[in-house]
Amino acid sequence: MRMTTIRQGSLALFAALALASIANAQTTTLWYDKPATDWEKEALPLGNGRIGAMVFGGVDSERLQISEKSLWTGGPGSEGGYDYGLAPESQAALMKSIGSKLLDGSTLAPEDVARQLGRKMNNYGDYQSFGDVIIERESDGSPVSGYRRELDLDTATARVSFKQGDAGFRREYFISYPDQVLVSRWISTSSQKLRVRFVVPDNRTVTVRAAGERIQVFGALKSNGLKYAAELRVIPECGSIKVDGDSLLVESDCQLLFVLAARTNYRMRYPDYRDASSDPAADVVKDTLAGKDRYAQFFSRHRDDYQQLFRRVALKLEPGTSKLPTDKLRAQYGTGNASADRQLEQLYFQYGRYLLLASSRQGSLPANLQGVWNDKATPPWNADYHVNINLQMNYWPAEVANLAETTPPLFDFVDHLVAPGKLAAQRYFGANGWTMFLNTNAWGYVGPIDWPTAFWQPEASAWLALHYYEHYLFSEDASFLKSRAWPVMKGATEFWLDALVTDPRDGKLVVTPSYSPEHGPFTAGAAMSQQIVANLFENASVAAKLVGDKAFAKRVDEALTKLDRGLRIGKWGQLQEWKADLDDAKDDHRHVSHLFALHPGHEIVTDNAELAAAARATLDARGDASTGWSRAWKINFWARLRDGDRAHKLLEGLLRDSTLPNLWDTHPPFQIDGNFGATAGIVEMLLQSQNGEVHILPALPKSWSKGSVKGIRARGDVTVDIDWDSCGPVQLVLATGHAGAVAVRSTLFEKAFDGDVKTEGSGPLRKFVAKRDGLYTFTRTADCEAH
Ligand code: FUC
Repeated sequence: MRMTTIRQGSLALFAALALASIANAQTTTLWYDKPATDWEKEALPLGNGRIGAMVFGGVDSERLQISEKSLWTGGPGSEGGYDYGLAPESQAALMKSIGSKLLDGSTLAPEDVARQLGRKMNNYGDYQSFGDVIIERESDGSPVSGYRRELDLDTATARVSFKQGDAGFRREYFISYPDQVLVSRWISTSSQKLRVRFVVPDNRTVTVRAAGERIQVFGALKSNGLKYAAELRVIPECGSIKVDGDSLLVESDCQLLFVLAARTNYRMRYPDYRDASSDPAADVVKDTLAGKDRYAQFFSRHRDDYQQLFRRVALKLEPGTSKLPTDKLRAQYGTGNASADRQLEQLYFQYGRYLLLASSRQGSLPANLQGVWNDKATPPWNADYHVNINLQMNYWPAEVANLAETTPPLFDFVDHLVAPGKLAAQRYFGANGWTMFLNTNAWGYVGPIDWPTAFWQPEASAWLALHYYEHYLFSEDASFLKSRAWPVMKGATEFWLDALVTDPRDGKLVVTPSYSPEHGPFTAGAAMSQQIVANLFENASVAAKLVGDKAFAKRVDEALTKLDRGLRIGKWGQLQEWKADLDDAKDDHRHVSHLFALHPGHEIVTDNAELAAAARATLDARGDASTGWSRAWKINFWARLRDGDRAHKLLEGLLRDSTLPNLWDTHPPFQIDGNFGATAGIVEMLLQSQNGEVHILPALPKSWSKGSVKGIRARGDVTVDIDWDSCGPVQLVLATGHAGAVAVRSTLFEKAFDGDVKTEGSGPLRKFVAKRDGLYTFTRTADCEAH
């Protein structure tokens, strides 16, 4: 038992905090007037990339559902063995014979191919819930008033406050990246009696020990022996703590601090994926070290770390100041209150940036299908990493929305897929380089699964390599290109140099067997396969020259001359999904993979009227309604087609039909990719740079008639601020991180403007030579007439 006699002015502190909270509000706060009961739809997510928590905010019983990114069943150590998804024998001859059958234009049913090349997943595993912290409060049962539960995106803090009778209660929660712990502070104006316990699912061995002011939890997953541990420290400024079995009983009328750490002995390293030297039970003690017990210090380290990333970007869309709780704001979205709609869009955009920071920071696995949040033992799709769109989409906002610091988990993860991916290339194709298929887990899974309509996607490694190259284009970091990007890009390129086959019909190099993700029959040379390989080769050609790998550049350039680019216009004016014109104009399938070359690729240039019209025809036929991530992708497509109103229509549909009350994207079920895809899409509407120029407001919708954005990023290491009104840009500020030529396309240049640099060119495109760390401002001087 611990007794202290320090008593502080909780009342005064409580009053001061309540005022601060009201001042914050509106466009960076999600808030609700009742506790959450539904994990997926209502609880509010916190995260530091590695640890996630869902805050329910119950009045009498608080639930914090905890996740730790590496707590996965399956993989090495599982009973029955684990083979990374790879068949023991070479499948190359079988794969080649299937591939060659398609070269006369034949098709094969996915079931046929899956029966031959598919494999049942063995000990693939699932991402796990870590457990729940439950804090029950003894209540006098009197009525509760003034309830508020909120997530403040500006400080990455959740808060809960209410009154019961005359007493006020307030709780705050955040997960610190610098300190690697969840911290919570509870304040009340009258004494609180609490029972604190930690509950873990039963698929693991567990020891729970409550002692002194701590609850320790440790054990191992039954599935694979992965060790895990958590430690919860309760630090009251006054009052008492008693141990009662597995629980702590706390009585206090001052400030209470909770500090929670959670770890496993996972290590992202093929083949064993274990850190032999780590002892999670000892590591969590270090995380919650005594001495680290001042809320203010925890909070200021957390806030400083978070805000230097989050606050780089500001978006203003002339929002209203609706006082509606966020669930009601969303429910009334699109019903005629334009300023409330702008408020929600602005909030949703910053929420996407928040979620990426919360689910992807250096030192852990990348954001999975659910970011870092999961409450189940068998979550949808194992809460894994699907690589035929989903993992890639998670990282679309990273560069454009100025959060490049969220990319290290992706690159660390993919780097470690290269070793098993080389085995996949050999075993399935007899090829050099590396590849993988539809999906992967925490354990380097690189083989094909047995789900006929999705399993075959050997272009995944090429698509992931694009992220490395994009990171280079945005940062111009030559050492990243050489040491990190190039090995991964080269390996993916080597694979396709070996795996492509000459199509006897036209002498072009094609992928065979090829499968347009989750759609259609197997053919040779589906558009997406060809477009991804073309994109990889184009990038590899430039990169090889930059890193001085001339011989390799020559090989790539030769292959490029023979490569089928997968860009054909079909009989109803559509961009063909397959080499033969098989497209059905009535098909509304959610995947629109054959527009890869429009986004995230850049080979369908909107200035090419024919290709742009074909992409439009395809999108019109597929329709706007779809699942969450599909709608999000379509925002990006329409933005690239420079149709701001249509892009906005897709955003409207996403917010109206595919967004839960806690603003999570729903496929359904909850899948975080749609949040990230839409966040990236909003930037694409305001700024693009994929074709060698910084294009200002390429797809501004009419409904965003006035606004500003600050801190978004263009390729070439350029950071852009734009103010606009209904006549277009009013002012642009470009901050250049590197010296060199910059081409800027803006309607501003068609009007009179003042610029602090000499530009070349006329019309909307101007060029100038920028300095390293230069700042260039262009301001409209003509009056705005059109409204
Ligand atoms: C892809 C999609 C599915 C789902 C899954 C996780 O396979 O086609 O719709 O999003 O990923």
